[in-house]
Amino acid sequence: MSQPSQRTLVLLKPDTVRRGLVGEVIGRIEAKAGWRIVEMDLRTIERPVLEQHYAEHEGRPFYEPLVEFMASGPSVAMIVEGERVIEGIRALAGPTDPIAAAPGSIRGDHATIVRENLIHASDSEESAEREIKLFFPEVS
Ligand code: IDP
Ligand code: MG
Repeated sequence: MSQPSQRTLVLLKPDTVRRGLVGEVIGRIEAKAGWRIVEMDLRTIERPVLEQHYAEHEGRPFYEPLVEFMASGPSVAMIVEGERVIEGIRALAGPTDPIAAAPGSIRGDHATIVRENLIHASDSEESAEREIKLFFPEVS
């Protein structure tokens, strides 16, 4: 029996758009059998949305530069649906620190700076539900 399909919120951060890596990252997601991009757009994320999105990190030294970076240009926001897609896209991305991320992962292949690590993907079903509501209120 297969598990019920999941949905996750993915952001291709401003560094991915600036560096022309959108196709490279989306290609890895599309290559996974059965996963589907069901919503997608290019948008400059407003600060209040970023503050809600990263509320768990408020007060940490990296918080303010992170919010500034995330507001610095357009990102690609999407909802991806499919079998175990929450865990799966986190695995494709690799760990937060791109130097520790294994070659073969998105962060491991393309990033060096912790802040500019190309991609956000929801880390649990609860986060996915909250983040989808925040970024795509009309579809949730
Ligand atoms: P995640 O994106 O892998 O879930 P989180 O710990 O939730 O990682 O952190 C959110 C984002 O904040 C990271 O993706 C990265 O852009 C940035 N970040 C996290 N830790 C640091 C740090 O120590 N220095 C600089 N930026 C950081
Ligand atoms: Mg996180």
